[in-house]
Amino acid sequence: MNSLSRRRFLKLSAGTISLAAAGYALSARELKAPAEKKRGIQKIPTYCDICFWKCGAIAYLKDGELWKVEGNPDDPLSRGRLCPRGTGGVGAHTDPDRLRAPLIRKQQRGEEIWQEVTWDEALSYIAEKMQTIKAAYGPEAVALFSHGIGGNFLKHTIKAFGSPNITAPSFAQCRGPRDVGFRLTFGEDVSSPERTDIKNAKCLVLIGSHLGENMHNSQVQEFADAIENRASIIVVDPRYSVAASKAKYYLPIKAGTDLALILAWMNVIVKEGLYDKEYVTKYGFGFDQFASLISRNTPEWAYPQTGIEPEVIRETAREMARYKPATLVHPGRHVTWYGDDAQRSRAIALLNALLGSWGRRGGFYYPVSMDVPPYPYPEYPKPAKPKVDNPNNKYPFAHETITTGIRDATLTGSPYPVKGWLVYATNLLHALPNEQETIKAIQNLDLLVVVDVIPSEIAGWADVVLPESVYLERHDDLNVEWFREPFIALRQPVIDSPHDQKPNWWIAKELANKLGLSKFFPWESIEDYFRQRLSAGGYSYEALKKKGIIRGKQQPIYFDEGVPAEFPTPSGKIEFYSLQLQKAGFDAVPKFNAPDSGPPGSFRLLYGRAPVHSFSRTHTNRILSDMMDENEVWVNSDIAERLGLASGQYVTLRNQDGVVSTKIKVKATERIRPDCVYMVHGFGHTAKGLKHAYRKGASDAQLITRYITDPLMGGTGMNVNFVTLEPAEA
Ligand SMILES: Nc1nc2c(c(=O)[nH]1)N[C@H]1C(S)=C(S)[C@@H](COP(=O)(O)OP(=O)(O)OC[C@H]3O[C@@H](n4cnc5c(=O)[nH]c(N)nc54)[C@H](O)[C@@H]3O)O[C@H]1N2
Ligand SMILES: Nc1nc2c(c(=O)[nH]1)N[C@H]1C(S)=C(S)[C@@H](COP(=O)(O)OP(=O)(O)OC[C@H]3O[C@@H](n4cnc5c(=O)[nH]c(N)nc54)[C@H](O)[C@@H]3O)O[C@H]1N2
Ligand code: SF4
Ligand SMILES: [Mo]
Repeated sequence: MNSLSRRRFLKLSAGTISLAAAGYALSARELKAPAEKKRGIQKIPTYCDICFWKCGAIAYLKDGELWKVEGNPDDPLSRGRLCPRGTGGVGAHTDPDRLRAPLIRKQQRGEEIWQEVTWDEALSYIAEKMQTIKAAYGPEAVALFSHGIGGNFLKHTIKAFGSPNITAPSFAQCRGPRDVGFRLTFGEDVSSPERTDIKNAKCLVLIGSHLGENMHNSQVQEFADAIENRASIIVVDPRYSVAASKAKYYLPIKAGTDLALILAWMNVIVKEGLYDKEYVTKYGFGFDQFASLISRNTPEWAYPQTGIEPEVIRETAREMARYKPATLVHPGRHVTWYGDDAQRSRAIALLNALLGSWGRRGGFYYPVSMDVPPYPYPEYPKPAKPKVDNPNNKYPFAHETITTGIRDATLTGSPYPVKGWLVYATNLLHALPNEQETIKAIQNLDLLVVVDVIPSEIAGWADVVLPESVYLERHDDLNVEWFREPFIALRQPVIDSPHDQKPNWWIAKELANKLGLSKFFPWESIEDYFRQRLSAGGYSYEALKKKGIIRGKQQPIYFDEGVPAEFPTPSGKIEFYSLQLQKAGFDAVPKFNAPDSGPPGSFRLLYGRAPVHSFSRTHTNRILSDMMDENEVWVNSDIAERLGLASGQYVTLRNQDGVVSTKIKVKATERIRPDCVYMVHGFGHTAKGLKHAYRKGASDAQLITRYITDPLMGGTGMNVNFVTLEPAEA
């Protein structure tokens, strides 16, 4: 054994002992014999998976050991630079808290007591349970929750099995309302990566989009470009965010009142005739009705709602108009805030329409992509039942599947029972509001399978846990991205998995075999799959393998470059007045309703991102947790003084329903309004196997017992919880 593999072996053995102590029965069998190491430096291109942005990366091996990960200079998303989380990707591979072998539950659900089994045993068990559910309730009774590109092959297996119930929290807990609001207005989504032309914007308006803490790489790099180009920046946030520190105008709005501000901005722009008249006349539908409906939403009307002075509203409205059409009112991304989010997002779309920014440089471009045909699979069986999440089209504008709709059906058995959940790369206990509802739904299941890389909270409730190889150890589907320029990216393994972990494509294929669905996986190896798809598009797999990226020719992305100004709405125009909304019984032009204020003496709970963490998934990554290993609760300084609390002191948070958090440090600061508190999402882990993160900081998700469902599309507004603070022992 050379000295490097010896060190690695010691590291692995140490991890084994501590994991066993937490109730995991482990054997020596899962410790793989170290393979012969290649000497010197190797560079292997791949793309990152510490979040969903999929930045092109180059992984470096030194003497066969994973050394570092950097941005791939050929990649348009990363432009050669990763965000701090991506740079810490090595820590995902070396994380001692990782899952190591398939596990089957030994005792009650949620007790986290497991038996280690072989892959064959685990997959046979799952397939048998799935067949039993199918025989009793039909294939639709098995649902898949899957977040990120890694789930593509498992989705394929579930479609082949016959279920249409496939969902991700990225719709009803994230960007859904935004895409619905923009679709209702322009006929198209903002999509991901956002089609926002930040780098060419002359005026950039951020309504709660906290770029700089929200580290979506291309957005942050373009934000830096905009700052360097001296774009005028307007930030609206109850908290003085990192983005606010770069702004010309910072508007510390009362949380939940943004729609009032946006209506007042539009009122000024229309009344003062500052909108792009040619654009609105040419492309707009229902402008006169719209103008008349917002005529009462003056800055004076908005002031008592928002706390933003009428003169500031006027001045910022004029500032936006000055730079039109290169004024970008950013649509945000995580916008499931108050339950009226699709209408607020529609108001943002309308403001952009007035400024003429859709389809224009410095506004919203038309994304392009390479043409890589899908794999020619056999046709899927046609499900006998419609999707379960949105019975009778209750949410008429939901164009993706609603996670919480599947959860409701699992709870109630209506419109039909759901008896099996497969969960891939989504920690539902942190991602969905009201964790008790999730736990109750789980109790109604005959099968819960979780595919994860660490023993997360959702894995703790599973019947079967499948340990996946981390992204640096596996292939995933091709990333054929829609972006400002076309490209294809490849994720490929850089290093072996340390234990008995397997890639998702292998899991999906093997499970399909056990289900008698092998005809849906006609390819032998994942590389055959890539070769087939790429050659059908006229591209070389070998070239992609070598560089990690194939770039296409730049194409027109703005109207003035020749993109046709087509709006796939019912009127074929930009809908200032929406007959579809009116017909469905909603406001054709958004109207403001003030949000409820909480119990006296309580503070609205707000949450967001920290630059070095992703959601609830990076807190056992030692490289990233070294930079931040617990969250803090931001409290306005005056309030902290009144409550006798000082920075660094521990408190617990109690919400309106009596739920008490784990302890969390106070950050007393003038950077937040006195009527709210703020914390970074994803901390406060309660799964015992996450030893490095267990009970460090507090979980916003645990305190989000209430949510308001968006009547247009089923999104869950989660900024509607209130807390009080109580001193805790250090
Ligand atoms: N309270 C609250 N709820 C929220 C949010 C919030 O800020 N606060 N944010 C919302 C938003 S914007 C979003 S997009 C969603 C995000 O919701 P999720 O996508 O569920 O995010 P995570 O909590 O990171 O859960 C990801 C899970 O995947 C696992 N994982 C990581 N890498 C891999 C891998 O390579 N393979 C497999 N199989 N598993 C892996 C992680 O260990 C973790 O258990 O949450 C939404 N819900
Ligand atoms: N580092 C890091 N970056 C990430 C992620 C991550 O996990 N880690 N996740 C990515 C994902 S999937 C998403 S969706 C995005 C989410 O990031 P964004 O879409 O940028 O932001 P949100 O999470 O919606 O909102 C958080 C901000 O909104 C403010 N806010 C809260 N309530 C209100 C309000 O009523 N009005 C206004 N104007 N502001 C309010 C908060 O103070 C905070 O600054 O981040 C992405 N980037
Ligand atoms: S934004 Fe950061 S974490 Fe996300 S894919 Fe890019 S480098 Fe990775
Ligand atoms: Mo998100």
